[in-house]
Amino acid sequence: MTPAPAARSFDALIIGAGFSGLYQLLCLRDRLGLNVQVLEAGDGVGGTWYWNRYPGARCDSESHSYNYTFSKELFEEWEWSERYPEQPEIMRYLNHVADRFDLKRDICFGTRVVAARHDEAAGSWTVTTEAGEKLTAQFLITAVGCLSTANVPALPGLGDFAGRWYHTGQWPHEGVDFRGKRVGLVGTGSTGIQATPVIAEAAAHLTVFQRTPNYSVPAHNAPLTPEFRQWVRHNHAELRRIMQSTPNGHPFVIEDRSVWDVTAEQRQAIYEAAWAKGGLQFRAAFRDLLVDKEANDTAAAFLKDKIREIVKDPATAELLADIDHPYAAKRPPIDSDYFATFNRPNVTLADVRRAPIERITPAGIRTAAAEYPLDIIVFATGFDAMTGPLLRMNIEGRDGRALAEAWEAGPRNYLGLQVAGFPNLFTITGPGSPSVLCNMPVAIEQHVEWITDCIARLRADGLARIEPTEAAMDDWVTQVNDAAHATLLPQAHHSWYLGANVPGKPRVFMPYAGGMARYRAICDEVAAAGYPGFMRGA
Ligand code: N01
Repeated sequence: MTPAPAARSFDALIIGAGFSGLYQLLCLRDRLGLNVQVLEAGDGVGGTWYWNRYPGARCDSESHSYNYTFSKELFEEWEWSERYPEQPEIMRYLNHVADRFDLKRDICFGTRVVAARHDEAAGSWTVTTEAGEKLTAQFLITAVGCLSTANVPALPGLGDFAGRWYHTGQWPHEGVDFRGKRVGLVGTGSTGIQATPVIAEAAAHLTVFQRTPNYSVPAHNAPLTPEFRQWVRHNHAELRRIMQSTPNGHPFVIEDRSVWDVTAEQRQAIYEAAWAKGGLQFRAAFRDLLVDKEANDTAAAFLKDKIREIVKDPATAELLADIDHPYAAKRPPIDSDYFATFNRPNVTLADVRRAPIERITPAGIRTAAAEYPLDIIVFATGFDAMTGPLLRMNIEGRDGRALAEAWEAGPRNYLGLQVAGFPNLFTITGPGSPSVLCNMPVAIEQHVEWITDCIARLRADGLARIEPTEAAMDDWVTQVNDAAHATLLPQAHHSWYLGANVPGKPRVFMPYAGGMARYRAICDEVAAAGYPGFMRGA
């Protein structure tokens, strides 16, 4: 019998090679001089952008803010082509970063992590890959993204469907040919709203299955002018300062005025201007849109009127505008001609809130009201967000306690970064941090830099381990809850922020809604004070 090969050993293992894993590798390897390995399930860098190749996939953050800002040179040498970066361009950017900093040599591609176990005596983590390889490290850092576990609804009959079906988050790299096909698209979140107009252009017929109607503001995507690109290149420091000082990490400030400071006519003009400008900035037209329901109602009414103006068939317009939650209480989509797409003769809207999908048949989708013959079904049904990617890795902390057990009633951690009983495990943009409520690169850079400093301080102090106290976690969970309930966000009862899109998932508001700038200040204070709330040891 040949003995099992010894586990390869590192100072740190990072899981995932998207925005966060790449930067974490750079920081730990090149700034701290650690021996680091990244494990990545995909065959290339890119994380969420590696998998989400669906038609119309484009970032909702404006391109000049959807990049790293840690390096002025990197920032200045990269030029985006359009107001919002499309998936292939983001992939080119991330490959450029990986090549520029020579990161790929320390990434194992095609390597999915299936288990991670903490060994108390050795003070290390052992990670097992799908291929059965074992690797050990003192530090384990998850850079697995918040939206990487596809949520395919467990609809009866799916296995018998005679056509092809796809989830947008696991899109085939060779693309899907919709020409001449009858397509059904399930889901009207940011993804479904982006994909609908593009699929409608190509397909013979598209039926959109809508369970929860959604707001959307035009993106007004366009090529960037040479003048704008030059302005961006010359304003690295200022853009970084603004993004780091706003609650959402975007390169614009929230207007310091209340909905009630202006007359109804002025308000209408402000909303019209924000609509004409387009994008996520609509949300920043007034400071009280996310905290005062009546203030929010004014934006909601404006946006519903826009739907009725755009969509010619009154019954379809009513179905689309029958929105039951405050504007931006769910992640607000932005679009390119989403509502106008319903004026096309080859597009139908099916209301599956009133007449739910009953089953998939070999021929298509059967709802409580009708049968829809289809050749292709596209599930734009979202993700088991935030906790899903962490829990599916079977992480076990001290005494073999599973993270799934520790989080049975919902995620609990301190600062969204560490869990008691799981020493030296760091979760980049995990639950309990601003993450998905923030422009992601800003949230990622803050987490990566905090973790890097934390590890550097440990080593400088001759210490080997860090984990939070139960009391600090309890207090943080309260702060996360309080921050959410100070806003209208929990009022969208079907939101994935609450885990409500996945049957059986605990209903807990997962991201920290107190704002990125406030969160950054809290994390910095903790570090400056010598890490109160954490136990650091030899
Ligand atoms: O997923 P979602 P997504 N039967 O969960 C419906 C980011 N993102 O992939 O609300 C019928 O938002 C579900 O209905 P309901 C962004 O953060 C970013 O669109 O549960 N319908 C909903 O309509 C975003 O928020 C970008 O009632 C079912 C839809 O599917 C996040 O990813 C682009 C169903 C899922 O919406 C997730 O967005 C895209 C069922 N059984 C995404 N199950 C950019 O920045 C679910 N639905 C570009």
